[in-house]
Amino acid sequence: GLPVQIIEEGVKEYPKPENITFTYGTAGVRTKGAVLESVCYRIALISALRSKRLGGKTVGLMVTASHNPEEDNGLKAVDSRGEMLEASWEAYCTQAVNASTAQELVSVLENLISANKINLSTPASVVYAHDTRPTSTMLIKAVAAGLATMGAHITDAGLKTTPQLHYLVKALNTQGTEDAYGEPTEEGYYKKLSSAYLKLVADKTSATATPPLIVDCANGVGAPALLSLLKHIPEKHLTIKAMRTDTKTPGVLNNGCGADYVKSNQRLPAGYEKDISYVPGQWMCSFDGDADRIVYYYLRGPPGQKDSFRLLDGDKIASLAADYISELVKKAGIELQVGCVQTAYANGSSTKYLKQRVPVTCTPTGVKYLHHAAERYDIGVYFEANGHGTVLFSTSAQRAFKETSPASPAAEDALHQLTALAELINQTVGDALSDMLLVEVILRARQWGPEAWDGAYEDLPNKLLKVNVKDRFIFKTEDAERRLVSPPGLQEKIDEVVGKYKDARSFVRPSGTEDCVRVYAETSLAGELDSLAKAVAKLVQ
Ligand code: 16G
Ligand code: ZN
Repeated sequence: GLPVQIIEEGVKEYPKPENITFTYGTAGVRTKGAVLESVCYRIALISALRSKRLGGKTVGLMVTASHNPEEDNGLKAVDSRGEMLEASWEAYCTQAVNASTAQELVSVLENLISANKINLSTPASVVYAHDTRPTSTMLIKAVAAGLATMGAHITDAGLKTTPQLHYLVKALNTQGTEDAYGEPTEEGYYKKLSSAYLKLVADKTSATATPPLIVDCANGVGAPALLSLLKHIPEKHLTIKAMRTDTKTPGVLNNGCGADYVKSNQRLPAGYEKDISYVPGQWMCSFDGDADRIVYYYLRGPPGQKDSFRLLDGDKIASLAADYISELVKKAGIELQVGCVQTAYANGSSTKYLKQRVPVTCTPTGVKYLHHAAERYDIGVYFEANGHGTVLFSTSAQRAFKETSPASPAAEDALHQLTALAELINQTVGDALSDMLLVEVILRARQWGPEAWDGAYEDLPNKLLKVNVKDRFIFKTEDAERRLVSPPGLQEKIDEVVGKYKDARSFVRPSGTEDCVRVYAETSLAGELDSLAKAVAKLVQ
């Protein structure tokens, strides 16, 4: 049976704060770091059970709150193939973290055990990591205590990016098999990415020096990870100037910088001009706080000039990747379906551009939905507009790259490139470092500068508003969050407002990570955007 007495002690040591109801949602549990110890202890218990359920395979736990403010923190569980925790377990996590007594917690765990026919004598193995937040140290202790309670075998991976932790989980579980994903160490991760990158760019680096890529690391864990990666890549193949790399000064994480700041405000990191002297055509990109998102941007005119800032977001990366990869598949002469997965936030222009090239599906927000939809294609590209995304290559696709006999030298080259791309791309989850290398590979292959990539399509003017409401849980959606089914009658009112604008689109959904409702608006005429967004927001309030 369960070690009830030790659990009782653990619950005493890490008491659940009263008056807080936690939710295990799209991003695991996320809130102020100071109140999360009890959550960490309890989710650790569940992770150990998850590992037992999977026959002792290693599962993961990541302590991070991504792009959220520094005082926030969170905990997210990773399944044995490196993907998000199986959705049916999320409800048990929510119940466990809200149980008010040890007894109640034990009964949640007992239900979980019997519903999933878990054999408690199966060993458990859990690897965990954390980002740079000040509350991480304290939370990691609670995670370790929960795992010790269950007698799980533990691997403390220390400071890692979220995608590195996903990589480690997959690498640990495939070690020594035919499908070995890579050496299960941080070094192994850098080696895998850099050697694939070097294969892809080896003879493509032009003699003329390109200006360095400026990388805004959000003052987060992406900074040390980027510096470690660069040790494996000679400068002539990738010149980078890293900024916002301060992981020590309190309060700077994600503050006025990072992918979410740049994407939401559609502007450069605050105070950038003090750190970089701008060169025309200068490339820039931003990671988020745990380095699982990336957006690119550049200035089309002189800095400071209105409309000079040009954002190349997740949609632009998806378009770049889907276009390039589908072309390679054609060149290789193999019959594989390349598809793209987006959410309702994808800019309408990107969807139009993509649909001319590949099949496109729309899913609700959240990596778990996109990831699973992408698995249905032989090669599935998925990206959220916010810059989180990756490319999944099915086993049969990867086999085809290796086993097809090429009909021409061009086909052979395409097959080699596809093989290397499958190595370069972190297929477990969106990964800023890996996605950055992917973009660099494609731009070099195409010999494209910022404007050429940007020229693929013109984003429709768009706006995202946050609306505070009394109860966000009354907002329920259908059709991949594009329509509301509750509160009754509201969708009809939204339709009526949207109908007054030219080629416009707007939708409303409850946030999965914050206590608010989000309103998205998109219009073909820039001058109409504010008015539409405000009108819909007013209906919601
Ligand atoms: C989480 C999701 C991200 C999504 C965001 C939406 C994962 C790993 N992350 O950060 O994909 O875009 O939530 O937040 O699934 P929202 O529900 O508050 O709009
Ligand atoms: Zn993130």
